[in-house]
Amino acid sequence: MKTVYSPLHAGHSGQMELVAGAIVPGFEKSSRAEIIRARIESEKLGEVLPPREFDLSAAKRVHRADYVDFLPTVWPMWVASGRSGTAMPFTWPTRGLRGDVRPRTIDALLGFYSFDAGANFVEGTWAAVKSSHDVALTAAALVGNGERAAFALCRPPGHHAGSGFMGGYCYINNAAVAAQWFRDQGASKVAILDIDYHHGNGTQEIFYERSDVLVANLHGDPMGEYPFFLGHADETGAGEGEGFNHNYPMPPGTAWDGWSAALDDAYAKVAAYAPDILVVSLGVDTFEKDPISQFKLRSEDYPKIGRRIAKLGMPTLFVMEGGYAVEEIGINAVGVLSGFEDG
Ligand code: OKP
Ligand code: ZN
Repeated sequence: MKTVYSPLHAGHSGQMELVAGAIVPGFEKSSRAEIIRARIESEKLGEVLPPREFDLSAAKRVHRADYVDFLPTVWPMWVASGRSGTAMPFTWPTRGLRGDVRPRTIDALLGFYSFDAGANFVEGTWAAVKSSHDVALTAAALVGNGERAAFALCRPPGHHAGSGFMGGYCYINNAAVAAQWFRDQGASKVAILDIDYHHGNGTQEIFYERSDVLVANLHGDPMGEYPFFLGHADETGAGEGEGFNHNYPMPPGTAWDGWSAALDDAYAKVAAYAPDILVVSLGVDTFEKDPISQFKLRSEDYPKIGRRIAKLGMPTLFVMEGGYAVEEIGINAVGVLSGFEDG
Protein backbone atom coordinates (compact mmCIF):
# COMPACT_ATOMS: atom_id res chain seq x y z
CA MET A 1 0.00 0.00 0.00
CA LYS A 2 1.27 3.46 -0.87
CA THR A 3 1.43 6.23 1.72
CA VAL A 4 1.14 9.94 1.08
CA TYR A 5 3.07 12.12 3.52
CA SER A 6 4.18 15.77 3.67
CA PRO A 7 7.02 17.13 5.84
CA LEU A 8 5.06 20.40 6.13
CA HIS A 9 3.09 18.89 9.03
CA ALA A 10 6.15 19.55 11.20
CA GLY A 11 5.62 23.32 11.12
CA HIS A 12 2.57 22.70 13.30
CA SER A 13 4.45 22.12 16.51
CA GLY A 14 5.25 23.71 19.80
CA GLN A 15 1.60 24.60 20.36
CA MET A 16 0.23 24.63 23.88
CA GLU A 17 -2.98 23.07 25.12
CA LEU A 18 -5.29 23.67 28.07
CA VAL A 19 -5.63 20.45 30.10
CA ALA A 20 -7.26 20.21 33.52
CA GLY A 21 -6.62 23.85 34.27
CA ALA A 22 -3.02 23.95 33.13
CA ILE A 23 -1.36 25.02 29.89
CA VAL A 24 0.82 22.12 28.75
CA PRO A 25 2.57 21.06 25.52
CA GLY A 26 0.03 19.65 23.05
CA PHE A 27 -0.53 15.90 22.80
CA GLU A 28 -1.00 16.20 19.05
CA LYS A 29 2.72 16.57 18.36
CA SER A 30 4.78 16.26 15.22
CA SER A 31 6.69 13.15 16.33
CA ARG A 32 3.42 11.24 15.80
CA ALA A 33 3.66 11.46 12.03
CA GLU A 34 7.42 10.90 11.99
CA ILE A 35 7.17 7.69 13.99
CA ILE A 36 4.42 6.35 11.73
CA ARG A 37 6.49 7.17 8.66
CA ALA A 38 9.56 5.46 10.13
CA ARG A 39 7.51 2.34 10.84
CA ILE A 40 6.14 2.31 7.28
CA GLU A 41 9.72 2.32 6.07
CA SER A 42 11.01 -0.33 8.47
CA GLU A 43 8.01 -2.60 7.75
CA LYS A 44 8.34 -1.96 4.00
CA LEU A 45 4.63 -1.24 3.71
CA GLY A 46 5.18 0.45 0.36
CA GLU A 47 6.29 3.67 -1.28
CA VAL A 48 5.94 6.99 0.56
CA LEU A 49 4.91 9.73 -1.88
CA PRO A 50 4.63 13.51 -1.49
CA PRO A 51 1.23 15.13 -2.01
CA ARG A 52 0.24 17.16 -5.04
CA GLU A 53 -1.28 20.55 -4.39
CA PHE A 54 -5.05 20.81 -4.65
CA ASP A 55 -7.04 24.03 -4.52
CA LEU A 56 -9.61 24.44 -1.78
CA SER A 57 -12.67 23.89 -3.94
CA ALA A 58 -13.13 20.32 -2.68
CA ALA A 59 -12.85 21.51 0.94
CA LYS A 60 -15.51 24.13 0.24
CA ARG A 61 -17.91 21.37 -0.82
CA VAL A 62 -18.07 20.17 2.81
CA HIS A 63 -17.04 23.30 4.73
CA ARG A 64 -18.46 26.80 4.55
CA ALA A 65 -16.36 28.94 2.23
CA ASP A 66 -16.00 31.71 4.83
CA TYR A 67 -14.67 29.17 7.35
CA VAL A 68 -12.08 27.75 4.95
CA ASP A 69 -11.00 31.27 3.95
CA PHE A 70 -10.62 32.22 7.62
CA LEU A 71 -8.03 29.52 8.37
CA PRO A 72 -5.02 31.01 6.51
CA THR A 73 -5.75 34.44 8.02
CA VAL A 74 -5.53 33.35 11.66
CA TRP A 75 -1.79 33.54 12.21
CA PRO A 76 -1.33 36.85 10.31
CA MET A 77 -4.19 38.40 12.32
CA TRP A 78 -2.74 37.03 15.56
CA VAL A 79 0.65 38.56 14.82
CA ALA A 80 -0.94 41.82 13.64
CA SER A 81 -2.68 42.09 17.01
CA GLY A 82 0.75 42.05 18.68
CA ARG A 83 0.72 38.42 19.86
CA SER A 84 3.09 35.49 19.56
CA GLY A 85 3.04 32.00 21.10
CA THR A 86 -0.11 29.96 20.44
CA ALA A 87 -3.34 31.38 19.04
CA MET A 88 -6.35 29.75 20.68
CA PRO A 89 -10.00 30.66 21.26
CA PHE A 90 -11.52 31.24 24.67
CA THR A 91 -15.06 32.56 24.12
CA TRP A 92 -17.85 30.83 22.21
CA PRO A 93 -21.33 31.83 21.05
CA THR A 94 -23.20 29.12 22.95
CA ARG A 95 -26.95 29.07 23.75
CA GLY A 96 -28.26 32.54 24.53
CA LEU A 97 -25.61 34.35 22.49
CA ARG A 98 -25.54 35.43 18.85
CA GLY A 99 -23.86 32.78 16.70
CA ASP A 100 -25.08 34.34 13.48
CA VAL A 101 -23.14 37.61 13.51
CA ARG A 102 -19.58 37.30 12.28
CA PRO A 103 -17.39 39.49 14.49
CA ARG A 104 -14.21 41.29 13.50
CA THR A 105 -11.31 40.78 15.89
CA ILE A 106 -9.12 37.69 16.01
CA ASP A 107 -10.19 36.62 19.52
CA ALA A 108 -13.84 36.81 18.51
CA LEU A 109 -13.31 35.07 15.19
CA LEU A 110 -11.42 32.20 16.81
CA GLY A 111 -14.45 31.56 19.03
CA PHE A 112 -16.92 32.08 16.18
CA TYR A 113 -15.23 29.36 14.11
CA SER A 114 -14.55 26.72 16.79
CA PHE A 115 -16.25 24.55 19.40
CA ASP A 116 -13.33 24.25 21.84
CA ALA A 117 -9.81 25.49 22.53
CA GLY A 118 -8.20 22.40 21.03
CA ALA A 119 -7.44 23.74 17.55
CA ASN A 120 -4.47 26.00 18.11
CA PHE A 121 -2.33 27.97 15.69
CA VAL A 122 1.38 28.57 15.50
CA GLU A 123 3.20 30.06 12.55
CA GLY A 124 3.33 26.85 10.52
CA THR A 125 -0.18 25.65 11.29
CA TRP A 126 -1.96 26.73 8.12
CA ALA A 127 0.75 25.21 5.88
CA ALA A 128 0.42 21.96 7.83
CA VAL A 129 -3.38 21.99 7.63
CA LYS A 130 -3.23 22.61 3.89
CA SER A 131 -0.64 19.86 3.42
CA SER A 132 -2.78 17.42 5.42
CA HIS A 133 -5.71 18.20 3.10
CA ASP A 134 -3.45 17.71 0.06
CA VAL A 135 -2.21 14.40 1.50
CA ALA A 136 -5.81 13.16 1.84
CA LEU A 137 -6.77 14.14 -1.72
CA THR A 138 -3.56 12.77 -3.25
CA ALA A 139 -4.14 9.42 -1.51
CA ALA A 140 -7.81 9.52 -2.57
CA ALA A 141 -6.69 9.95 -6.17
CA LEU A 142 -4.52 6.82 -5.88
CA VAL A 143 -7.60 4.84 -4.87
CA GLY A 144 -9.65 6.60 -7.54
CA ASN A 145 -7.08 5.47 -10.09
CA GLY A 146 -7.48 1.84 -9.16
CA GLU A 147 -5.22 1.11 -6.19
CA ARG A 148 -6.87 -1.32 -3.79
CA ALA A 149 -5.99 0.97 -0.88
CA ALA A 150 -3.87 3.96 0.10
CA PHE A 151 -2.82 5.58 3.34
CA ALA A 152 -3.13 9.34 3.87
CA LEU A 153 -0.70 10.10 6.68
CA CYS A 154 -2.61 13.22 7.63
CA ARG A 155 -1.45 15.54 10.36
CA PRO A 156 -3.21 17.50 11.77
CA PRO A 157 -6.24 15.18 11.94
CA GLY A 158 -9.70 16.19 10.74
CA HIS A 159 -12.72 14.34 12.11
CA HIS A 160 -13.78 16.90 14.74
CA ALA A 161 -13.90 19.73 12.17
CA GLY A 162 -17.46 20.46 11.08
CA SER A 163 -18.90 22.43 8.21
CA GLY A 164 -18.14 25.74 9.89
CA PHE A 165 -15.85 25.06 12.82
CA MET A 166 -12.54 23.67 14.04
CA GLY A 167 -11.80 21.94 17.36
CA GLY A 168 -10.14 18.91 18.93
CA TYR A 169 -6.85 19.35 17.01
CA CYS A 170 -8.83 19.43 13.71
CA TYR A 171 -9.20 22.19 11.09
CA ILE A 172 -10.15 20.72 7.72
CA ASN A 173 -12.03 17.42 7.82
CA ASN A 174 -9.67 15.42 5.61
CA ALA A 175 -11.84 12.27 5.52
CA ALA A 176 -14.97 14.25 4.68
CA VAL A 177 -13.20 16.21 1.94
CA ALA A 178 -11.92 12.94 0.44
CA ALA A 179 -15.36 11.31 0.64
CA GLN A 180 -16.92 14.29 -1.11
CA TRP A 181 -14.16 14.24 -3.72
CA PHE A 182 -14.95 10.58 -4.50
CA ARG A 183 -18.62 11.56 -4.94
CA ASP A 184 -17.69 14.40 -7.24
CA GLN A 185 -15.49 12.04 -9.26
CA GLY A 186 -18.47 9.79 -9.89
CA ALA A 187 -18.74 7.38 -6.95
CA SER A 188 -22.43 7.08 -6.15
CA LYS A 189 -22.02 5.91 -2.54
CA VAL A 190 -19.18 6.34 -0.06
CA ALA A 191 -18.96 4.95 3.48
CA ILE A 192 -16.85 6.43 6.27
CA LEU A 193 -15.87 4.11 9.10
CA ASP A 194 -14.43 6.14 11.99
CA ILE A 195 -12.50 3.98 14.44
CA ASP A 196 -10.74 6.78 16.32
CA TYR A 197 -11.40 6.66 20.08
CA HIS A 198 -13.25 9.99 19.94
CA HIS A 199 -16.54 10.51 18.17
CA GLY A 200 -16.08 12.11 14.76
CA ASN A 201 -18.61 14.84 15.40
CA GLY A 202 -17.52 16.91 12.41
CA THR A 203 -17.91 14.05 9.96
CA GLN A 204 -21.31 13.20 11.41
CA GLU A 205 -22.51 16.80 11.16
CA ILE A 206 -21.31 17.22 7.59
CA PHE A 207 -23.13 14.17 6.24
CA TYR A 208 -26.04 13.95 8.71
CA GLU A 209 -28.78 14.78 6.22
CA ARG A 210 -27.33 12.81 3.33
CA SER A 211 -27.86 9.23 2.16
CA ASP A 212 -24.97 9.22 -0.33
CA VAL A 213 -22.32 9.07 2.43
CA LEU A 214 -22.90 6.56 5.21
CA VAL A 215 -21.07 7.31 8.47
CA ALA A 216 -20.33 4.71 11.17
CA ASN A 217 -18.51 5.78 14.32
CA LEU A 218 -17.00 3.66 17.15
CA HIS A 219 -16.03 5.74 20.18
CA GLY A 220 -16.03 6.52 23.89
CA ASP A 221 -19.53 7.29 25.18
CA PRO A 222 -19.98 11.07 24.92
CA MET A 223 -21.81 11.11 28.27
CA GLY A 224 -18.35 11.04 29.80
CA GLU A 225 -15.91 11.48 26.95
CA TYR A 226 -14.81 14.21 24.57
CA PRO A 227 -16.37 15.68 22.42
CA PHE A 228 -19.27 15.26 24.91
CA PHE A 229 -22.00 16.91 22.86
CA LEU A 230 -22.51 14.47 19.98
CA GLY A 231 -22.09 10.76 19.32
CA HIS A 232 -25.06 9.12 21.05
CA ALA A 233 -26.61 5.95 19.67
CA ASP A 234 -29.93 7.66 18.91
CA GLU A 235 -28.29 9.95 16.34
CA THR A 236 -29.26 8.02 13.23
CA GLY A 237 -29.38 10.76 10.60
CA ALA A 238 -32.09 13.22 9.56
CA GLY A 239 -34.24 13.84 6.50
CA GLU A 240 -32.71 12.10 3.48
CA GLY A 241 -29.95 10.92 5.78
CA GLU A 242 -32.21 9.08 8.23
CA GLY A 243 -30.72 5.62 8.77
CA PHE A 244 -27.32 6.53 7.29
CA ASN A 245 -25.53 7.47 10.52
CA HIS A 246 -24.55 4.78 13.02
CA ASN A 247 -22.97 5.48 16.40
CA TYR A 248 -21.38 2.91 18.71
CA PRO A 249 -20.65 4.67 22.02
CA MET A 250 -18.79 2.40 24.43
CA PRO A 251 -17.86 2.67 28.11
CA PRO A 252 -14.39 3.33 29.53
CA GLY A 253 -12.37 0.13 29.78
CA THR A 254 -13.77 -1.37 26.58
CA ALA A 255 -11.30 -3.98 25.29
CA TRP A 256 -11.11 -6.11 22.15
CA ASP A 257 -14.19 -8.26 22.82
CA GLY A 258 -16.60 -5.38 23.22
CA TRP A 259 -14.93 -3.18 20.67
CA SER A 260 -14.72 -5.84 17.97
CA ALA A 261 -18.42 -6.71 18.49
CA ALA A 262 -19.22 -3.08 17.64
CA LEU A 263 -16.86 -3.26 14.67
CA ASP A 264 -18.72 -6.35 13.42
CA ASP A 265 -22.02 -4.51 13.62
CA ALA A 266 -20.65 -1.43 11.84
CA TYR A 267 -19.06 -3.75 9.30
CA ALA A 268 -22.45 -5.32 8.53
CA LYS A 269 -23.97 -1.85 8.07
CA VAL A 270 -21.19 -0.86 5.68
CA ALA A 271 -21.43 -4.16 3.77
CA ALA A 272 -25.22 -3.81 3.41
CA TYR A 273 -24.79 -0.25 2.14
CA ALA A 274 -22.38 -1.55 -0.55
CA PRO A 275 -20.46 1.68 -1.15
CA ASP A 276 -18.16 2.22 -4.13
CA ILE A 277 -15.43 3.42 -1.77
CA LEU A 278 -14.65 3.01 1.92
CA VAL A 279 -12.88 5.80 3.84
CA VAL A 280 -11.47 4.75 7.22
CA SER A 281 -10.85 7.49 9.77
CA LEU A 282 -7.95 5.70 11.41
CA GLY A 283 -7.24 6.67 14.99
CA VAL A 284 -5.19 4.40 17.23
CA ASP A 285 -6.05 6.21 20.46
CA THR A 286 -8.13 3.13 21.34
CA PHE A 287 -4.78 1.72 22.55
CA GLU A 288 -4.52 0.65 26.20
CA LYS A 289 -1.60 3.01 26.86
CA ASP A 290 -3.07 6.08 25.16
CA PRO A 291 -2.54 9.02 27.54
CA ILE A 292 -5.90 10.73 26.88
CA SER A 293 -8.21 7.78 26.17
CA GLN A 294 -9.95 4.98 28.06
CA PHE A 295 -10.16 1.92 25.81
CA LYS A 296 -7.96 -1.13 26.19
CA LEU A 297 -6.99 -2.34 22.73
CA ARG A 298 -3.56 -3.97 22.48
CA SER A 299 -0.98 -3.80 19.75
CA GLU A 300 -1.87 -7.33 18.61
CA ASP A 301 -5.46 -6.17 17.94
CA TYR A 302 -4.63 -3.64 15.24
CA PRO A 303 -3.70 -6.12 12.48
CA LYS A 304 -6.98 -7.93 13.20
CA ILE A 305 -8.85 -4.68 12.51
CA GLY A 306 -7.06 -4.32 9.18
CA ARG A 307 -7.82 -7.93 8.17
CA ARG A 308 -11.50 -7.46 8.95
CA ILE A 309 -11.72 -4.25 6.96
CA ALA A 310 -9.98 -5.94 4.03
CA LYS A 311 -12.67 -8.64 3.97
CA LEU A 312 -15.20 -5.99 2.93
CA GLY A 313 -13.42 -6.12 -0.42
CA MET A 314 -13.86 -2.39 -1.07
CA PRO A 315 -11.40 0.16 -2.46
CA THR A 316 -10.22 1.72 0.78
CA LEU A 317 -8.68 5.02 1.75
CA PHE A 318 -7.13 5.15 5.22
CA VAL A 319 -6.97 8.66 6.68
CA MET A 320 -4.89 9.19 9.81
CA GLU A 321 -6.71 10.74 12.77
CA GLY A 322 -5.65 10.40 16.45
CA GLY A 323 -3.32 8.31 18.60
CA TYR A 324 -1.18 9.83 21.35
CA ALA A 325 0.83 6.93 22.76
CA VAL A 326 3.64 8.14 20.55
CA GLU A 327 6.04 5.30 21.28
CA GLU A 328 3.63 2.67 19.92
CA ILE A 329 1.77 4.79 17.37
CA GLY A 330 3.81 3.42 14.46
CA ILE A 331 3.36 -0.20 15.50
CA ASN A 332 -0.39 0.27 15.95
CA ALA A 333 -1.21 2.36 12.88
CA VAL A 334 0.98 0.33 10.55
CA GLY A 335 -0.42 -2.79 12.24
CA VAL A 336 -3.86 -1.94 10.83
CA LEU A 337 -2.42 -1.28 7.37
CA SER A 338 -0.30 -4.45 7.31
CA GLY A 339 -3.28 -6.45 8.54
CA PHE A 340 -5.29 -5.04 5.63
CA GLU A 341 -2.53 -6.03 3.20
CA ASP A 342 -2.59 -9.61 4.55
CA GLY A 343 -6.38 -9.78 4.58
C1 OKP B 1 -8.61 14.36 18.67
B1 OKP B 1 -8.78 13.03 17.94
C2 OKP B 1 -8.70 20.22 25.57
C3 OKP B 1 -8.69 19.18 24.53
C4 OKP B 1 -9.46 17.95 24.95
C5 OKP B 1 -9.16 16.89 22.85
C6 OKP B 1 -9.05 15.54 22.25
C7 OKP B 1 -9.02 15.62 20.78
C8 OKP B 1 -8.84 14.27 20.15
N1 OKP B 1 -7.38 20.68 25.76
N2 OKP B 1 -9.02 16.82 24.26
O1 OKP B 1 -10.08 12.53 17.93
O2 OKP B 1 -7.88 12.02 18.37
ZN1 ZN C 1 -9.23 10.64 18.89
